[in-house]
Formats: sequence, C-alpha cells, structure tokens
Amino acid sequence: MSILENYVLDNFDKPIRECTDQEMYKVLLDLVRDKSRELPTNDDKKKKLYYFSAEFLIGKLLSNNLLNLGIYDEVNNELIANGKNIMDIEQAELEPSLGNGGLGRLAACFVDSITTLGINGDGVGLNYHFGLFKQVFKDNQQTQLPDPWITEESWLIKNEKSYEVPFNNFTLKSTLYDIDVLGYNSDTRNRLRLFDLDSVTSDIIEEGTIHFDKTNIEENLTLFLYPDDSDREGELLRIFQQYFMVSNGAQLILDEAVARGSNLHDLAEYAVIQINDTHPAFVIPEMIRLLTQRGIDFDEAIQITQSLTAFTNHTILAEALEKWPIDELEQVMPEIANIIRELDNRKKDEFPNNHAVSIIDEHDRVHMAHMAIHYGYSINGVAALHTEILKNSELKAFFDIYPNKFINKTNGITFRRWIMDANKELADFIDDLISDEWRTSANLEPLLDFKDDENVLTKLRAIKFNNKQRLSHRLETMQNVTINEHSIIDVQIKRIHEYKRQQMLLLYIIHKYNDIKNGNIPKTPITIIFGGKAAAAYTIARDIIHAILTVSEIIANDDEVNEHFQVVMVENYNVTHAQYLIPATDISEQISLASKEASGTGNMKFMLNGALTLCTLDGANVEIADLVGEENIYIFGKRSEEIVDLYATNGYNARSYYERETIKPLVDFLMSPKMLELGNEDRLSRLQYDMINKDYFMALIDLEEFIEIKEKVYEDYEDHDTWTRKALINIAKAGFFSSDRTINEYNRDIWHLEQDIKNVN
Ligand code: GFP
Repeated sequence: MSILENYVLDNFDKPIRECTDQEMYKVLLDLVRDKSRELPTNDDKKKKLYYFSAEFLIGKLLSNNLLNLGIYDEVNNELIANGKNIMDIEQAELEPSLGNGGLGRLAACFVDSITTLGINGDGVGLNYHFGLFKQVFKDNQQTQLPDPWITEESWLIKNEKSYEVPFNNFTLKSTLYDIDVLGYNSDTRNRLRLFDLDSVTSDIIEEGTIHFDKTNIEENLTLFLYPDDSDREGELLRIFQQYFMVSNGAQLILDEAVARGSNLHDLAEYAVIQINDTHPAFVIPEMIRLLTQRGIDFDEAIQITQSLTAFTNHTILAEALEKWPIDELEQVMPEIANIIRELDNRKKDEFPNNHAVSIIDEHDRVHMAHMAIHYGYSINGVAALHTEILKNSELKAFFDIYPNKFINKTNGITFRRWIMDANKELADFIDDLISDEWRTSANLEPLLDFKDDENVLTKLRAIKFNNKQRLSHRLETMQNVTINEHSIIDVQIKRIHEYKRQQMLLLYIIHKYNDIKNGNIPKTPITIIFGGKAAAAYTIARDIIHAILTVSEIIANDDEVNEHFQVVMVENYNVTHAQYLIPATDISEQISLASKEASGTGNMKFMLNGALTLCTLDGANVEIADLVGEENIYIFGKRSEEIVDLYATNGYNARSYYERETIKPLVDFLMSPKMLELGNEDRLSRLQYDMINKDYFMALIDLEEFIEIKEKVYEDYEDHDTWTRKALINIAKAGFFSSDRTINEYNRDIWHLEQDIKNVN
C-alpha cells in the first residue's frame, strides 16, 4: 500500500481522489506527525541548548516537514496521480503569526539548522493564541485584527509538564505545548516548547479589535505577541509575559538537566541558554532564584548562571533595547526585582563611576541588555558591521571592560525553506547543473562555471518568469490584484519602520509617477511591491502605509501610467507571502539608513533566489557586496561612519534637503489635491511635517542618489544576459548565508555542544 492510502482509509474510508483538500490536509498532518514521532529527540546527548525567544516566526510547516523528512516527492507524486495539488491542500494550514519580522524568522531558521546539524537544542517561547495581529487594509489604512491559528489541526502537541510561576500575590500554573522541529534528512528531532495558560480566553477581546483588559493577566497573558505597551498597564503585561516565559523555561532546564544527571553545581555541563534579544533576559535573575531555592549559595548561583548564558543583540535602536522601571518589576515579581538590585550593586561596586554600564540607571530603569552582558559569558552581534558598531560605539563601555565576550555571528537563512521549498524549480535546475550535493553543503560556487552559458541564463530567466506567474496568480486570488508578469518586479518586504525607509521608496515612486506623466515611459513595465506590518501603536509607520496605499490607488486609476507602472502593497505580509514573492523578484530593496539595520535576512533570501540587491552599505549587505563584488550589486547612500557621526554631532537638517528642487515637489505631493482626494489629511500632513522637520532616520539624505541609481538599475535590466549573469553570480555566492554555517559557528565558538553533522562550509 502507498504512503498515503493507509492514512486516508483510516481517517475517511474513501479514496484520495474523493477527499477534500481540508481532509487531505488532516491526513498529511497525521502522517508527518507520526513520522516525526518515530524520530528520537536528542536527549541522549549530555548538554543541551535552550534558545529563548519571544518570537518564532515558523511559517506553515507541512511542505517544509515533508521536505525535511525526505518524503516530499513521494507524497507529491501520489497526490498528483490522484488529481490533487499540494499547494491547494496547504491553503488549509493556518500560518501562525508568532513573530514580527526578521528576529522571529531568524529563530525559526535557527531551530531548523540546529536540528539538521544534530545538535540537542529546543526553542523556548510562548504560545500566543492570536500572534501579532492580522493586518487588514480599510480605506487605505492598516487595521489590526486577531489572527487565530490554533485549531484541532495545528502542529501543537500537549505536553504533560506544567510549572508554577510565582507572581506578586498570585501563582499561575502553565501548560506546555510542543511543536516538533525536524531537520533536513536528520535522524533526530528537537522541539519548540511553547508555554501557555489554560485560563486565557478570547472572550475578553473587544469585537473587531485587538483591545482587551490589560490588567486581567489570568485571561490575557498569552493572547498576543507584543501587546500595546504605550501605557503602564501594557508595560506591566509585557513584564508578566516575559517572566512567565523565562520562569517556565528555567524550570524546564533544571528538570531536564537533573534528569540527565546534573547535580546543579555542574549545570553548565548540561545546559546553555541563548537569550535572543532582550525579551528573555529575566532568565538570569530567575535562574539565580531557582538555584538558590534548590539550596545553592547565592554567589555560586550567580556564577553558574553566568557560565551557561549567552546573549544576542539584534539592534542598536534605543527603543528596542528594553528598559523597565524597577518599580514595575517590583509590582510584578518582587523577588526578581531584589535580585536585580543586588546584581546591579555588585557591578556598581566593581565599576564605580562607570554609569554607562549600570544595570539600573539614575531614572531607576533596568537595562535588560546590560544585565545580559554583565551576567552572561558571550554577547554577539548579527553581522560584521553591526558587531563593530556595538564594540566601537553603542556598547563601547562594555567592550572596554569585557573585550573577550564580544563576538560576531553573521545571520543566515535555512536553504530548506528559502530555496528548496519556496523555489523548487530553481532548486531542481541547480541539481541538474551541479548535482544535489549543495542541498547539504550549501556550496553553490560550482554554478560559476555556467555564468557564460546562454542556455543556462535563458533557463534561469524562464524560471523567474514562472515564479512571477505564480505570484501573480496568488495576488489575484488573495487580494484581487492583477500584476503584469512581464514587468520588472521590485520588492521591499519587511516590518514597516522609518529606519528601513519605506518612505524613501515612496518618494521615489512619486518621482517615477511624475516622470511617466511627463512622457518618460519605462522600456519594461515596473511593479513595485511592498509588504510589512506596522506596530499598532507606531503612528508614523501607519502613516507611511497609508501614503503608500493612497499613491498606489492614484497610479492604478491613472490610465496614462498604469500600464507602465504599478505599486502594490501585499495585505497581511507573512512567511507564506514571502515564499511567493522572493522567487519572483528581480530587485531586492535593502535601503535602510546605514548603521541602523543590524543584519537583514531578507537580503540573503533574495540573493539566493537570483534577485539583484539595491542597497546601502548596512548590515549584512556589506558582506553580500564583498562576496559578489561591486559589479554585481547596486550600492548607494551615505556610509555608516558618516551617519554615526551625524547623530553624534546633531548634524542633520531635514529641511535643508527638503528645500532642494528635486526633493520638495516629491514631499509636497503628499499633501497634493490628488492625495487629499483619496487619503486622510491628518495622516498625510503628519507624515509630510515629520519628513520636513524631523526625518529622524534621514530618508531625505540619500534620496537624490537613490533616484539616480534606481534609474540605472532599470536601465541595466534591459540587457537581459548581463542581468541574468549577475543573478547567477549572486546565487552562486549565497552559500555563506546558510543558517547551517551560522549555527555551526555558534556551536563552535559559543555553545560547545555535541554535533552529529560536522562538515559544514
Ligand atoms: C532584527 C534586525 C535585523 C536582523 C534581525 C535578525 O529584526 O537587522 O536581521 O533582527 O537578527 F533589525 P527585524 O527588524 O528584521 O525584525
């Protein structure tokens, strides 16, 4: 009997052909779960990694798991033979929005690679019932709705384990859900451990919103990721969430370590904790508390905790480096607040008068990153440039006292999801050219032999075109938008944030629109696509979305322009959208203000799929440029040192740029009659005012250069052979960005765990 028949008959008592897609989804879920359960966990290995993260943006799991189990083709062929299409079946799977952007997606790529390399390591986080939120566009504005994903047919498996978390005045008892994490062709599995609370309920959410009573912790604790923290109640809720996550995680670690034979004094031989960004940093005082509770002396508890905790920093933006008022910590978890005071006192004694390294500052705020650096043994940045900025400016005071703790770990992406799954046609073609060895080694360099082979270049273009058709079909069904599959596809997809400068691309779009109205028709039509969510309380980011949607409507309504130029904003951008967008893209927009984007990982995904990067020298763009060479990438804009200097000297004046004759009409367009006819005056005037008078992330500083280089990129596209050759070189050089390489380095330099697969590039 075939791989599927048994399951189908067991469940539905009818042949595959007669099952609905929903039924087939259930069958495949059962099949994959059973196969995963057959794989042992890595518990026989003594030491274990616990990757603590507020976010795990895992995306849909069905295809990925089939692929990792090595049964994708077998299953797919059987489905096809029975008139089924796996892409349709996958529609039944709801995508969890358990992350915000790159940070959460990185965590998801990492757990895949950790398992693939045969490392004993679980992810630890929370089981948010409604994720971040579902983005819905209404009147050209972003609105936020709950984004449910937990159904009977989700990947969650209830675990028996449960822990008590002691808050001030009350205790909450957790429920643990696991999601199996499979590696590529791996004979073991790991897990995501997502903690939850049975009493949490959607009943307290106001209909059609994401608002709820923030004080009702028992019922709201795991409703949403990053609930609005613009008031004190919101801040308290975030602290409740963070403490709940780390207390459960730390108890789990102790349980498992003891079960494997630890006497707690030797805990560092059994466990290592990676703190992903600052959200899980309370694990430090919590681990100290738990160890002392189990009879270990306070000084030794500090030393044990320090020897097993490492920290990753993902940003230099002050807003993301969390600082919690100590009185709020006292209100939520007084014992932890006391421990933090003690930890701070010790460091104040050790480094008197060095205020820059205090954990508790003069405003009585606890700096989570400072706590993690002092009381962890390693701190890493996520790209070479970012780590240098940490060492030389943002965290210089720490680098001066702990030079050996600082290390760089340039981010990576899992090739399983980002080419093998997302771009099967390209992956298969690469197999034909250089054998399938790259699927495990990530070595794509042999492709360089084909850079002058016209047949190969033609085939690459054909694959890109097919991916454009696939994207076009998806946008039609999802959003009722038709795009021209013969157009240049130019994409910026990422969280909406001023430093990422979607507003700069918007100003370029206004320029291009005017230019086309003036009779300069592009040789090949152009489609610019945005995707990304703005945090609900981040007003200017929401204004930017509004302006993009409004301009896009103006262009769509203008018959002089719309055949040549189109602007689309994908609604509710998520991992699945990305899997369709990235393989179809020609131009990858990585245009952050230099020094501000720690790494970027979208940039790596685009490169791997043969898009050319248009970028500032920021984050990992610098490393992409080094790998492919200047002639295979488009670089513009002020360099990082200049920008750091401008901030230090207060040297940027937006208005002086605004007054330039190229720039003024573009910014003024925001408040033009055309815009006001379709748009919201409050939002547009606020955005315009901000750009002229503040422009904190300097969108105007690089605008003229950006316009110039964009014209050059479009012109270069017309030479198809040269363009595709550059694309091929980008693909060939992408191997460095495999997350297997990144994890191999983390393990070699930070974690020191047993690892089954060693021959990683
Ligand atoms: C952050 C940083 C990015 C970085 C990721 C992962 O998240 O530069 O690539 O973390 O390290 F800003 P996002 O802004 O992408 O969410």
